[in-house]
Amino acid sequence: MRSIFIPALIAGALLLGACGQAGTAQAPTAANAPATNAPAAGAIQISDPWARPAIAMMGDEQPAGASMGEAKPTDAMAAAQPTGAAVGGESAAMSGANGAPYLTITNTGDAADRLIKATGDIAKSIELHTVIKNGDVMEMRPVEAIEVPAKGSVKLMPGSFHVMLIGLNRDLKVGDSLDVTLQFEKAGAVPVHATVRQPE
Ligand SMILES: [Cu+2]
Repeated sequence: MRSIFIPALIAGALLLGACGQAGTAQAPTAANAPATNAPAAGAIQISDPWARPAIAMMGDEQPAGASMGEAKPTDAMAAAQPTGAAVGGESAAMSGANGAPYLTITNTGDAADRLIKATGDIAKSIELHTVIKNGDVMEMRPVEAIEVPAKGSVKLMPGSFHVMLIGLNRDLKVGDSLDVTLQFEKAGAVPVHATVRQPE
């Protein structure tokens, strides 16, 4: 009886010891969150960001450069604002309200990464899209993420992957610029500053 009991006790002590070590090994690493301005993991680089010109749906009575002093929110402005109309259906009639920054994402790291989200105040909604050929028709489809292979790059461009700005909050004229933040699974937040130009 004693000879069975003692090995069991020793095994139990070893198990407890192992758990304890694993616990202390994990604990300290979570404490050091990177500063918000630091370029997250450093493995993601953005090059040649640009966007096409586009007309916001609602900006007519408020041209750029209008005096801010006289401007005040009115019921008319609120009523003129379409509420969530653009989400889901990107019909030809709505095309003027949408835009897209294009850019090349390069991953210099040894591990693949994924663009999982884009945010910004340029549009009411921002989605990740791709373009697929459905018969003779090119259709845009939302995607959950855009893969960026290790030591590789992805070009976001017309007819391919893109960041879709749905319901622009202002016009995008040639020479204007816009800011969005790309959120990568590993590299974290990467800011993008795109200048508006005519497509080549
Ligand atoms: Cu799209």
